[in-house]
Amino acid sequence: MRVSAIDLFLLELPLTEPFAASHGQTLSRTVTVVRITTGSGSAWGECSALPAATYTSESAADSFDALGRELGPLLIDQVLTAAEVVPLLADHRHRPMAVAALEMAVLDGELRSSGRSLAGWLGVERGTAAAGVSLGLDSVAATTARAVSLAEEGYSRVKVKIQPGHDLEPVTAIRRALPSIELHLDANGAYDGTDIDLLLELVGLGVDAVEQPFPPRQPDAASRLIERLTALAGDGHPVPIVADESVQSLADARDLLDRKAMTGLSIKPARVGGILTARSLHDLCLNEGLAATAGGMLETGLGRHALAALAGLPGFSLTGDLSPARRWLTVDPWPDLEMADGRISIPTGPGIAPDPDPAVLAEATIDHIRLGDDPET
Ligand code: OSB
Ligand code: MG
Repeated sequence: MRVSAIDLFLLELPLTEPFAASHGQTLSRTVTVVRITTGSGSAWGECSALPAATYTSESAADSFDALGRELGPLLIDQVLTAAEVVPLLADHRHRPMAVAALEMAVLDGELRSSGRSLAGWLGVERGTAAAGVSLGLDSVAATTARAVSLAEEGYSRVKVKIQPGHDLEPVTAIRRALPSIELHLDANGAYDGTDIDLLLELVGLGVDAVEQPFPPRQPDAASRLIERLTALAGDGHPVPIVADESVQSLADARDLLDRKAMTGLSIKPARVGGILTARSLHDLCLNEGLAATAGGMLETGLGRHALAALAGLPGFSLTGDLSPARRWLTVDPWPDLEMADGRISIPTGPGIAPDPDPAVLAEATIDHIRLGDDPET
């Protein structure tokens, strides 16, 4: 496939509610999306970097600039396949989310031109996946009430953000209100090695997974927590300690496995540099007996379509951040995922997602860069 032009759009999309985590608050979703023009039409990719570089070092606007100045030009007039994008952009490994956007666009182009869906290409056999939802930091009363109403909407998993001083109380209250829901905690690295007893106490409240309790550079704390959980579980399965921020590549995952510093992995195509690496990480989890969960990034319907297809793979033993985009976004140029009876339909149309609504896209665009000189669009 020859890439003759690339359009970058920096979008500003209002959120339904602020999204607060231990790393900071997101009030409105600035996000970069990419359209490539090829001989057979156009195709789309999303760079899911958050508005500010709080979660990892990438941000939406910085990615927009880097894609326009450095990464995008490398693809113009190249004939390439999706599998060639990551190797071509090897010097930009420190920008996995920007790389992932271009890989997604090229993959979308390939799938569209052969009339295949992403799920079909991945070999997904099921038609739906359980819906899961994430909850930002808020007061105990507000978080509990929100968890209950989301459970009533059909979600079978809630992932609650925690941080020191905001943990035992909300987790106790949510577990009491929802005795059988799949309950994940996500600390975004807010604890350290001195908090292991506290984390064990939290797990003892009836928690099904703990995501990124420690900062990425503290694998020793994670392996000590895992050792304690393993001893407590005896012959049973210890509650998974799920890596999120600490895995930005296949090499990171292998390193944490060697150190016995993760027993689960949140697989986010953006964070790991694309859907192809996400699939490899899924296979690694399946082969190594690690728990896996499909991780969200407050994506538009485009990114959510990709996530839903991925979540259909058999290694995802934990429910993912698999809610429609409208859980977070009040305006979205893309068609959304369908949810019924607590399950998300895995998209089956050609490519990754249908086209965005051009009027909504134009309305949400706060900056635009065009690379290449295709005269058509
Ligand atoms: O830590 O998992 C996280 C969203 C953006 C950045 C980081 C995280 C999240 C989520 C997923 O918690 C929320 C969602 O997309 O539904
Ligand atoms: Mg997380």
